[in-house]
Amino acid sequence: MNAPDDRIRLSLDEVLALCHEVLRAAGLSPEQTESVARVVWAAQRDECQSHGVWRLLGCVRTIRSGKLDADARPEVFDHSPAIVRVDAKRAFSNLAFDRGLPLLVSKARSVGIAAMAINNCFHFAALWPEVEALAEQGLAAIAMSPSHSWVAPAGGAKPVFGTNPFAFAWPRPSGEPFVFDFATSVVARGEIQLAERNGQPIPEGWALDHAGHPTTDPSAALEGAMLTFGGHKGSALSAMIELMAGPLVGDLMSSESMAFDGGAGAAPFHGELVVAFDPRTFLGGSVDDHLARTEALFERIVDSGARLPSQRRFEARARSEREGVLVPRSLYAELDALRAGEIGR
Ligand code: NDP
Ligand code: PYC
Repeated sequence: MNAPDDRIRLSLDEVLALCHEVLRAAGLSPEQTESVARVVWAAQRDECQSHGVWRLLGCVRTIRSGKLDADARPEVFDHSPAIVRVDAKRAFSNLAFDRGLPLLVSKARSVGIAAMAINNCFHFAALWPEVEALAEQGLAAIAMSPSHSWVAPAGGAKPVFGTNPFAFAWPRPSGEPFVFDFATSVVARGEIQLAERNGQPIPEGWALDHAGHPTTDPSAALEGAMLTFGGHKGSALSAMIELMAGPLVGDLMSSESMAFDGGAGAAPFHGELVVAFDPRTFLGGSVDDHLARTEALFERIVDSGARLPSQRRFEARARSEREGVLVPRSLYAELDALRAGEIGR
């Protein structure tokens, strides 16, 4: 476990530079680096450790796996009045999302609802930056993707599903949007990997070992099966994400992504589905009245003593903007060596 003094403080500019330099040193094109670095940086800024700079290690492993095209340029297709398709061409999902976003927004505005199917992408990132980007443009949004088959269906003991995240965002007339983003497993796999790295046990209820017994040992959990959140409810949601962000968009499910990986240890390779809704097109002239009503819901949630999802993240963002971020010194040393091109070549 990292004691506070085992961590190094970096400014947000230093974090962004670190992300850029590690990815460029691994051979990723400047265009792809820009998009990937931005989401890793944002996760570190918002203290989402499981998808912050630690993920650069996995990005580099993916680039070096020989499976990813480090120079690929995504291609955007105007598929139908309400559907954008983006072929990521065997690169990370992030540049594909950035390239497809303007057409998705314009279709959502004209039709009221539009979807973007991203195909052939390596996916390692948190989804909230994507739905937040849509909410910033006044749209409600949902994003989802499969991953690798690491998660047992409720009642089962063998991995079938991915950690299959889904994220929602709702635009608010002022201030931060309402956003939540979670794995359909009890936690993201990244949390278990970080626990293993830090030599910490995991809570009961997160995973089963290889023999199907509950475990608090992160290594045994990573070799066994993770569990879904909310029992059969998370399990059914996870299955639906396999279907809607898999075969519906003509792409791989988590078990197929795992087979494609063939033990290389690269990021999952599959598709993603993003859906955007324009309240203005749904509601016309009454949109402002209805959006004002939604504020009452958020007030009631907070008045009840609960917090809004993403509140922790937005508070972390403000703190990081003032004070920079803390990164474990051992991780920083690994990333520093990667940026200097010193290891694994
Ligand atoms: P968490 O369980 O940490 O958080 C899930 C969501 O719940 C967040 O929006 C969080 O907001 C909110 N939340 C947490 N606690 C509370 C609370 N007490 N009251 C209200 N809201 C709360 O996330 P996961 O571990 O499930 O997932 C982490 C990340 O991993 C996600 O960003 C996800 O996209 C990513 N992921 C990516 C995958 C991929 O294949 N690309 C696969 C799986 C996960 P807050 O942040 O403010 O705490
Ligand atoms: O943390 O489960 C996870 C994950 C899988 C792919 C990217 N993140």
